[in-house]
Amino acid sequence: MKKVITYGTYDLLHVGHINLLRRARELGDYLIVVLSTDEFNAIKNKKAYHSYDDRKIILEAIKYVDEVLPEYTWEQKIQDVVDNDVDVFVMGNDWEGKFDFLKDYCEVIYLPRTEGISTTKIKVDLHK
Ligand code: C2G
Repeated sequence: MKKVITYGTYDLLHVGHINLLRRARELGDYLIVVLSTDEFNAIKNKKAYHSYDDRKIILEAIKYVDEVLPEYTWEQKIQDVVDNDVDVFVMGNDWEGKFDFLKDYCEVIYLPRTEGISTTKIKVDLHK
Protein backbone atom coordinates (compact mmCIF):
# COMPACT_ATOMS: atom_id res chain seq x y z
CA MET A 1 0.00 0.00 0.00
CA LYS A 2 1.47 3.33 -1.13
CA LYS A 3 1.05 5.87 1.70
CA VAL A 4 0.95 9.63 1.12
CA ILE A 5 1.28 12.34 3.78
CA THR A 6 0.55 16.06 3.78
CA TYR A 7 0.36 18.85 6.36
CA GLY A 8 -1.76 21.91 6.92
CA THR A 9 -4.22 24.00 8.92
CA TYR A 10 -7.22 23.40 6.60
CA ASP A 11 -9.27 26.21 8.12
CA LEU A 12 -12.43 27.45 6.32
CA LEU A 13 -12.20 24.55 3.87
CA HIS A 14 -12.16 25.63 0.22
CA VAL A 15 -11.59 24.24 -3.28
CA GLY A 16 -7.83 24.84 -3.05
CA HIS A 17 -7.68 22.45 -0.12
CA ILE A 18 -9.83 19.86 -1.90
CA ASN A 19 -7.74 20.08 -5.10
CA LEU A 20 -4.59 19.45 -3.03
CA LEU A 21 -6.10 16.53 -1.11
CA ARG A 22 -7.48 14.89 -4.27
CA ARG A 23 -4.15 15.13 -6.13
CA ALA A 24 -2.24 13.93 -3.06
CA ARG A 25 -4.53 10.90 -2.64
CA GLU A 26 -4.17 10.08 -6.36
CA LEU A 27 -0.41 9.68 -5.82
CA GLY A 28 -1.00 6.57 -3.69
CA ASP A 29 -3.57 4.38 -1.95
CA TYR A 30 -3.81 6.01 1.47
CA LEU A 31 -3.65 9.67 2.51
CA ILE A 32 -2.64 10.89 5.97
CA VAL A 33 -3.28 14.57 6.73
CA VAL A 34 -1.24 15.92 9.64
CA LEU A 35 -3.43 18.75 10.88
CA SER A 36 -2.01 21.78 12.68
CA THR A 37 -3.18 21.92 16.29
CA ASP A 38 -4.36 25.26 17.68
CA GLU A 39 -1.10 25.48 19.63
CA PHE A 40 1.01 24.88 16.50
CA ASN A 41 -1.04 27.45 14.60
CA ALA A 42 -0.01 29.98 17.24
CA ILE A 43 3.62 29.10 16.40
CA LYS A 44 2.75 29.65 12.70
CA ASN A 45 1.16 32.99 13.71
CA LYS A 46 -2.12 31.68 12.35
CA LYS A 47 -5.45 31.87 14.17
CA ALA A 48 -7.89 29.31 12.76
CA TYR A 49 -11.60 30.10 12.84
CA HIS A 50 -12.46 26.42 13.52
CA SER A 51 -10.93 24.53 16.44
CA TYR A 52 -8.61 21.60 15.84
CA ASP A 53 -11.39 19.17 16.82
CA ASP A 54 -13.80 20.70 14.29
CA ARG A 55 -11.15 20.92 11.53
CA LYS A 56 -10.39 17.22 12.19
CA ILE A 57 -14.06 16.21 11.89
CA ILE A 58 -14.35 18.19 8.65
CA LEU A 59 -11.21 16.61 7.13
CA GLU A 60 -12.25 13.08 8.15
CA ALA A 61 -15.47 13.59 6.16
CA ILE A 62 -13.53 14.10 2.92
CA LYS A 63 -13.42 10.97 0.75
CA TYR A 64 -9.74 11.58 -0.21
CA VAL A 65 -8.61 11.55 3.45
CA ASP A 66 -7.91 8.23 5.20
CA GLU A 67 -6.39 9.42 8.47
CA VAL A 68 -5.87 12.67 10.36
CA LEU A 69 -3.01 13.13 12.86
CA PRO A 70 -2.04 16.20 14.93
CA GLU A 71 0.80 18.53 13.95
CA TYR A 72 2.45 19.95 17.07
CA THR A 73 5.88 21.09 15.80
CA TRP A 74 7.94 21.90 12.69
CA GLU A 75 10.32 19.10 13.66
CA GLN A 76 7.99 16.08 13.65
CA LYS A 77 7.92 15.38 9.89
CA ILE A 78 10.80 12.85 9.71
CA GLN A 79 9.35 10.93 12.66
CA ASP A 80 5.87 11.02 11.10
CA VAL A 81 7.21 9.70 7.76
CA VAL A 82 9.16 6.89 9.47
CA ASP A 83 6.49 5.93 12.04
CA ASN A 84 3.74 5.76 9.39
CA ASP A 85 5.78 4.03 6.65
CA VAL A 86 5.09 6.94 4.31
CA ASP A 87 6.19 6.69 0.64
CA VAL A 88 5.28 10.18 -0.60
CA PHE A 89 5.27 13.63 1.08
CA VAL A 90 3.14 16.22 -0.71
CA MET A 91 2.67 19.98 -0.18
CA GLY A 92 1.47 22.90 -2.26
CA ASN A 93 4.32 24.63 -4.09
CA ASP A 94 4.19 27.70 -1.85
CA TRP A 95 6.43 25.36 0.17
CA GLU A 96 8.66 24.49 -2.82
CA GLY A 97 12.04 23.25 -1.57
CA LYS A 98 11.28 23.80 2.12
CA PHE A 99 10.96 20.11 2.95
CA ASP A 100 13.63 18.61 0.65
CA PHE A 101 15.38 17.16 3.73
CA LEU A 102 12.62 14.52 3.64
CA LYS A 103 14.02 13.16 0.34
CA ASP A 104 16.25 10.85 2.41
CA TYR A 105 13.07 9.18 3.75
CA CYS A 106 10.42 9.39 1.03
CA GLU A 107 9.47 10.97 -2.30
CA VAL A 108 8.86 14.73 -1.96
CA ILE A 109 6.34 16.35 -4.31
CA TYR A 110 5.21 19.99 -4.43
CA LEU A 111 1.96 20.54 -6.31
CA PRO A 112 0.80 23.78 -7.98
CA ARG A 113 -1.50 25.79 -5.70
CA THR A 114 -5.05 26.57 -6.80
CA GLU A 115 -5.07 30.21 -7.90
CA GLY A 116 -7.47 32.84 -6.55
CA ILE A 117 -8.51 31.22 -3.29
CA SER A 118 -7.11 31.11 0.23
CA THR A 119 -8.42 31.15 3.79
CA THR A 120 -6.99 34.66 4.15
CA LYS A 121 -8.81 35.84 0.99
CA ILE A 122 -12.09 34.47 2.34
CA LYS A 123 -11.64 36.39 5.59
CA VAL A 124 -10.72 39.64 3.77
CA ASP A 125 -13.61 39.35 1.30
CA LEU A 126 -16.11 38.70 4.10
CA HIS A 127 -15.05 41.93 5.80
CA LYS A 128 -15.87 44.05 2.70
N1 C2G B 1 -3.25 25.09 -0.86
C1 C2G B 1 -3.37 25.05 -2.25
N2 C2G B 1 -4.02 26.04 -2.90
C2 C2G B 1 -4.56 27.07 -2.21
C3 C2G B 1 -4.46 27.12 -0.80
C4 C2G B 1 -3.80 26.11 -0.14
O1 C2G B 1 -2.88 24.10 -2.89
N3 C2G B 1 -5.21 28.05 -2.91
C5 C2G B 1 -2.54 24.00 -0.18
C6 C2G B 1 -1.30 24.47 0.57
O2 C2G B 1 -0.19 24.59 -0.32
C7 C2G B 1 -1.10 23.33 1.58
C8 C2G B 1 -2.55 22.90 1.86
O3 C2G B 1 -3.37 23.42 0.79
O4 C2G B 1 -0.38 22.24 0.97
C9 C2G B 1 -3.06 23.39 3.19
O5 C2G B 1 -2.93 24.80 3.21
P1 C2G B 1 -2.90 25.54 4.65
O6 C2G B 1 -4.00 25.02 5.50
O7 C2G B 1 -2.74 27.00 4.41
O8 C2G B 1 -1.55 24.93 5.26
P2 C2G B 1 -0.23 25.71 5.75
O9 C2G B 1 -0.59 26.80 6.69
O10 C2G B 1 0.57 26.01 4.55
O11 C2G B 1 0.46 24.58 6.68
O12 C2G B 1 4.04 22.02 8.38
C10 C2G B 1 3.42 22.56 7.23
C11 C2G B 1 2.29 23.49 7.58
O13 C2G B 1 1.40 22.89 8.51
C12 C2G B 1 1.56 23.85 6.31
